[in-house]
Amino acid sequence: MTMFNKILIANRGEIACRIIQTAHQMGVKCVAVYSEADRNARHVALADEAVLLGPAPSRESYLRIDKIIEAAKLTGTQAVHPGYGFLSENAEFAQSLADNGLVFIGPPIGAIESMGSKSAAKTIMERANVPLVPGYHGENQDRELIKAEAGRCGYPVLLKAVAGGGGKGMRVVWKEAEFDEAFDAAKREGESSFNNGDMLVEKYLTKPRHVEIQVFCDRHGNGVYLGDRDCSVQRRHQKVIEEAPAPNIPADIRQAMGEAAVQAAQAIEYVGAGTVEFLYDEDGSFYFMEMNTRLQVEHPVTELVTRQDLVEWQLRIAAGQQLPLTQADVILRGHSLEVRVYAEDPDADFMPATGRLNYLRTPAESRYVRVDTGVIEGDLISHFYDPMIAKLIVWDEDRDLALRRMQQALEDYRICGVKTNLGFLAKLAGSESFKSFDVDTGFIERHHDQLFTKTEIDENRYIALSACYLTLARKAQAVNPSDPSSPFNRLNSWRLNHNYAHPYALIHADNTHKVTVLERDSDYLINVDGVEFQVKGVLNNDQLNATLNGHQFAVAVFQQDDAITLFHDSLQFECQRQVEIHDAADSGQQGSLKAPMTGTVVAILKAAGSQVEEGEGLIVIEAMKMEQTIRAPFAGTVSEQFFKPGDQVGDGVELLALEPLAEDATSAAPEAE
Ligand code: MV4
Repeated sequence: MTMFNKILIANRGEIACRIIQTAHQMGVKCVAVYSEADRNARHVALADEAVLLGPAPSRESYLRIDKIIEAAKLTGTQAVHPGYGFLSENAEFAQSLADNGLVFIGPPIGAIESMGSKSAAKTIMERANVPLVPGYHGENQDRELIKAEAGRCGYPVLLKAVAGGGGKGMRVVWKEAEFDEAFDAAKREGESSFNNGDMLVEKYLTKPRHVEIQVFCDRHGNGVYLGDRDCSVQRRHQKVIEEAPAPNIPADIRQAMGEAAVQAAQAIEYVGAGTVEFLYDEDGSFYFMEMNTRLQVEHPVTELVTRQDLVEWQLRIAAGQQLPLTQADVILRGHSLEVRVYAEDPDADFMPATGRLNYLRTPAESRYVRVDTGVIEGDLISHFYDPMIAKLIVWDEDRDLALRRMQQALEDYRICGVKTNLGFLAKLAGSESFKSFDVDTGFIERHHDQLFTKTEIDENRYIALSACYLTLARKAQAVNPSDPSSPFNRLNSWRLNHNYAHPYALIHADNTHKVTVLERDSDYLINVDGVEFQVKGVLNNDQLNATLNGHQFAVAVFQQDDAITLFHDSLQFECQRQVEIHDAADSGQQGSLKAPMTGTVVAILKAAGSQVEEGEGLIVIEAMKMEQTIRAPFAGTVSEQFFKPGDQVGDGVELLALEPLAEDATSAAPEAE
């Protein structure tokens, strides 16, 4: 078969969307599967058809092999793409698919199994002459034997649970005296975490880099590598930023790693996309670490420097086609970086965060910027799944240019409603040490202080900008569209011939700032806790261009109710407008259309001629930081509004005329003058 007609994607989020996009470009129909929590998810919307698997928890949905196979049969699917995570390296799943006549878009089952065990993988790599870290990974688990092997390596050594992975079940032993205790503890942990206490021991490399090779093999014995990636910048074994090519590696070593990786893959008759991970030491030596038998999260950086679509390669190879390129055809150009945008709280040790994406603006995509995401504005980031919001990938001719692209793209990535790691990523991408590639697996730890200290900000400045925004937003709302230049549109009460400094109370990080805004002929005088700013500002939708005491700011703003968020450079400043809103009802003014107190008209909610229901807001008066909404005491028609926004009104002054609806003539008419 040259190509499938229909595939099922047994995954969700960005990778499911990404696979669907390529499949559609190839004219392949897509079936999505989803949980109850993902009914409205982007991957369901993008697919041609979708099948509900079950409740939100993965074990009841995305990990339900039986349900996925049922969905495949129901929809006449020919092949299943597992994405990454979930069932992507589950041999039982691959076997069940085969048993049901479905093609698994991935490696042979044997490859999944042999790479699943660290010691089995090492034995295979050893036979394929792939360099291993000096150490012992044999069957004999006698502690004294392993201890003797450790002594042969020379301390420090690393004890690793054979069934471990991703950093779990590892223990560094700095000197022989500590060996016994460490061995016993690591064994216990292996037994409890992986139901397998078998250990291997290796020479511990103190400043390694994580360099990996993308390999592809087809069913016709062809194998190529598509360059390398550096994924050393990790936090608790979670990759944070990945790049291709891996910087500062001599060409001969790069080639040797690539060829060793292909050799290893062909040693196990690999088919499909695979990644061979190496530890790259400071002296230029490299050692096999692990092999991943799936498409990696970070595959886009390889796509951008090779200009190849790796999902297309996967589909072609699974359908029996030959590799699209020979090794000689693989040309690498430029440099690519990827960051993973996560819903997590940097102030809470990067705990996963949940929340709704109330405001979501992504950088403009181009040949330099790519956003792989599974969410849209308004989506909920739940606790059920990995809290990845998106992958942000950039490319340019060299690393410095690509890094600048990344910094700008991070600034243009704006999210409100859920905490994210965007600020941390911006710090990382902007750090001198990352720019100069002083990178190894200990990077984040080594630069912890620089990466995690909050940048000092001039709070008053951002409070002033927030007040400027609120003022301009209110003006925009209050302006009488039929006569925008009318003096009534000024916020201050020009009628009484004195200027009125509009009061705000803005709260940031538990500090309440007293602010006044005084509109003058050509600017605003904004006073923040006694500090004065001369401010000019123009507001276009969510873009505020303001000059504070001659200093120009281009700021993006998002307001949700009384929460205002400013985005400036890679900073996100949030403040809360303190408004005690009391309806007329709260102050015993029920049913009155009179001003409940001396104050300023801040908004006309229903213009003359509007039909209103009982209880609808008609006009808002503000004084002493309190807003009061005057509501219709009965259904009727607003026959006249006596005032405009910005006017001063005295206590008890009649604010508007409201005519009851004809049939309501009998109901209580407003109080007589
Ligand atoms: C190592 C090592 C140093 N020396 N092996 C971490 C998880 C798994 N990928 C293997 N890991 C390591 N193995 C020896 N002999 C350091 C690590 C390591 C690491 C490796 C790659 C990327 C990030 C890492 C973070 C901590 C430790």
